[in-house]
Amino acid sequence: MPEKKLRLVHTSDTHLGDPGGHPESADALVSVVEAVSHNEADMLLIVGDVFDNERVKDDVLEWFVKEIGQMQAPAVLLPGNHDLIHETSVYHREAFKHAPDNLFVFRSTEGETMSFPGLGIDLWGRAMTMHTPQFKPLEGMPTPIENNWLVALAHGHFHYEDDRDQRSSPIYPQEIADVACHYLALGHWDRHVDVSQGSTTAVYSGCPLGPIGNPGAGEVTVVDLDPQTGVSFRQVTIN
Ligand SMILES: [Mn+2]
Repeated sequence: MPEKKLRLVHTSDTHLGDPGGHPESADALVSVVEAVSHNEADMLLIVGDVFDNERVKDDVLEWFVKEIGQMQAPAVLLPGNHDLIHETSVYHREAFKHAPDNLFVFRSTEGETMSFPGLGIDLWGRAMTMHTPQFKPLEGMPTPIENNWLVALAHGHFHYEDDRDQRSSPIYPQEIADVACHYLALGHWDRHVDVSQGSTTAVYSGCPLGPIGNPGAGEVTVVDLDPQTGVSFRQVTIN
């Protein structure tokens, strides 16, 4: 069993640099960063589509890394389909070459584990180069290391049992039930949805700007990892 009590703030789909959403998306990111200290969280997870597209200006990237650098807690970021990790990725630009020490970006397309020994947590994520039906966001997830929490990040589309469409970056119910992480932090949907299966807690945090068409209802997901009581989460209003 994991030994440490931890709190995470989980968000996704901030779409920074969106010509239609800026500066609202920037305001939302500021609120997310504030939510980390307000809720006394140990870590921030941003699960993909952090940036709206690859043409975002350098000053958007510089501003983002500066905001993250002002946080005390580590920020862990998984690229999504709007901010892919391929050759022309925003994550290869200058801003990320001198990123602050507390910013961690998943870059491996095979999946990689980031360990935070002082916190007793390991994070796993698989960065995508192409948003296709062949890309499986959960493929290759390891099992937890003894006494550590394992939290996985995945950016993709959850398929309900009766869903016959073939979408890109699919995540199936049985896959969620079969993985061994303690919490699966999902991104790609703009609304908060609990898609937990079996003993796996799996949650879309929703966009911090609120769902499209319902602006101002911004939220993040606050996740508590407790060795005594297990995993719980709740939506917390921001801005
Ligand atoms: Mn997406």
